[in-house]
Amino acid sequence: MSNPWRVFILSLLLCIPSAYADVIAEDDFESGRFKSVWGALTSVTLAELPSYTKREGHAMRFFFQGGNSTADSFSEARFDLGREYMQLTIEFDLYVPTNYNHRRPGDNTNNNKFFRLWTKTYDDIEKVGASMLTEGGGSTIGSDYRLEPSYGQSTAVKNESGFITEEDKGRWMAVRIDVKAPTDKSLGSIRIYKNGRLHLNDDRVKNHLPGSQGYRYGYLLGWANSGFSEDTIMFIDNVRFLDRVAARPLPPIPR
Ligand SMILES: [Ca+2]
Repeated sequence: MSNPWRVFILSLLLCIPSAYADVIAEDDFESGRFKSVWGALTSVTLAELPSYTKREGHAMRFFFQGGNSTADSFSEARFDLGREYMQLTIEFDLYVPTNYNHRRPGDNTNNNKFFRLWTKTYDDIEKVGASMLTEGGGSTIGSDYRLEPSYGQSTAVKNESGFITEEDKGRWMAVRIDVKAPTDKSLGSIRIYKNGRLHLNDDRVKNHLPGSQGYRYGYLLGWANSGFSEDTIMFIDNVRFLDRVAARPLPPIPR
């Protein structure tokens, strides 16, 4: 092919809108330090992956301290995306340890945070997220947001079982979170994919504040109301924040 043609075709390719999402930030934790997207970290360290995870390299290590039957536990990684996004995808690999046991504690309160997203402050009434509830030692997953502006945050508004099962313990799980903020014209949505398949789809997230407010701040994992009987260590690796949400959800797993 002659040179002018090559230049012409290359220019054409560059003009085609990319089918891929824009990466806002990503971290595989191999640089030896946390990338700048991360903020406050509670009981989270950058650690070498132990051989029992069957992977090499480095990842975020979330340490949930074990305690008595009513003790809570807390391990959380906050982030700041630098500006608000109306549509956001968060992808990461989650290692669930073999001793993971989402117990029903003495006080019966067992909702554990999975993620949160907000616009400006943690008190934002349009803050969204997901929590896990106990299910026979494993976990369900449910969407979290306010049903009415005057209400508190509801947890597990829509709830799907089988998010963390016996089969998932001692394994890596590919997690993808798609969120779309509500606007004056459309409801928002929270979709959670497990190993490439849609697991939770809540497209009823209400617009409480007039206009469009996106998501800038958030955290992964967080407060575990269930607490854990034993020290429980989860790993998160290969985190990507993307400026896009799938136009249509992928089909769910047939049950
Ligand atoms: Ca890594």
